[in-house]
Amino acid sequence: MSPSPHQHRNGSAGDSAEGRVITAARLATMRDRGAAATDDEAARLGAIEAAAVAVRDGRIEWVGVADGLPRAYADWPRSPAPGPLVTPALVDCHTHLVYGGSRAAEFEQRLSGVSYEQIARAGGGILSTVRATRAASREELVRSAAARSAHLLREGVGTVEIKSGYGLRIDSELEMLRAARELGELLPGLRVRTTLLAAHAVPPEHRDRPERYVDEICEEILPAAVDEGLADQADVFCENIAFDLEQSERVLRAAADLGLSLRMHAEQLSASGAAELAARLGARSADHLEYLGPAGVEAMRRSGSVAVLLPGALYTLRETRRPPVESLRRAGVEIAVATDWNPGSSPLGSLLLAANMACTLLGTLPDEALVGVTRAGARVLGLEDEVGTIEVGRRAELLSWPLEDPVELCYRIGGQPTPHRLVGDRWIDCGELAAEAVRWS
Ligand code: DI6
Ligand code: FE
Repeated sequence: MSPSPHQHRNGSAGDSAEGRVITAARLATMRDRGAAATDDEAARLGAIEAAAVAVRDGRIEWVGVADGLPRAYADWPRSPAPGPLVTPALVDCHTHLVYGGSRAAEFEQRLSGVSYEQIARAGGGILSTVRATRAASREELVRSAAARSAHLLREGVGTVEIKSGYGLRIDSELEMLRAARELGELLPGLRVRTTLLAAHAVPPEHRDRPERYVDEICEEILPAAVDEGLADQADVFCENIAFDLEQSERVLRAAADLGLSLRMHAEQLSASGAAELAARLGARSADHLEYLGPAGVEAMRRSGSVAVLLPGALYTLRETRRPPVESLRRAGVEIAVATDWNPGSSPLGSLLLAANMACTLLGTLPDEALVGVTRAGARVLGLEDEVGTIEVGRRAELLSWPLEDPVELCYRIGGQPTPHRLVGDRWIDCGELAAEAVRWS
């Protein structure tokens, strides 16, 4: 790949040094939880009508009703939003976007009655992607991930988390994370956060002694990833086809000792107590949660861990158990929604479709789903002071939509209009950011 003519650093595409005032008919600031909290239409999603946002050096300095704009900003040049609705850029807080190969054949197998777990136990599933990922060069990994990123950029995603977990040995795990970091450097407007998920499956080399692989993760892979600055977080697939509670705890404790924040794939295929473990270790999130029970909900309430809902996996696996959304809501556990984009259980290339599925399949309210793909997603990634809401001090990563009502964003089953995104002092069609990603593919 040759150097791009307009290469920018992560997520800071063309920040302009001088101040500007953005005006919009309606902001959905995402500061407030939404419909469950109030019936007041105007207060939903922290809406502000006839609004202005003062922006300098890519940060929000003031936000409110345009009539109340302080004198200090009165002379700043204006950039009216092209559409009536402005939201923060979207955050996809759980993906496996970097991988080699395809699993379309397994889709066919599952349709003829073979289960996901049976395929995994027969050496397919995650391990088939491991073979393809190990065989891929870093450039191939970056190119295919760039092609996938284009779909997310087009619909307004500004931040994406990407996990390793298809290398399952030190060289390939680190190579996946390097590919993810490289992607973030290549693509203007896509902030990439990386998560080491070496504990995704037991690699074939260690099939008879999984403990040895857990040792290797704790003693070699995690420290090497941290040394090279490749990982922001660590994650474990705690499941009967992956790692048990004790092994998961060892990995997560080793990660925490190295200063990483923690995530966990918990209670996806069976009830295991994984969410309670995640909560006990102070994990930022427990993800999936189809089999989460009352004790897990209570533990997450106490720890403040976010519940990440991944409806694409439930849909693909035709899982009939649902995460206990009503209990999570009543307990006040924050809910995030993500694509889980991966080649096996969730080949889902749209975060807004994930938000739609969260509503239709899992029972979140539209406002909860929209907070889930913005503010809550940012919190999962430790970026709550940076992105995910339109507030003073946050980055001015703003989307303008040709829509009046934010519910349109998750009511449609695909087919949302492409937003514009504020880049420096211009509103750029997100299709252009996507086209840049496609050029790298
Ligand atoms: N749970 C999932 O749904 C994905 N990983 C995980 O831990 C599946 C990944 C795959 O099938 O490739
Ligand atoms: Fe996942």
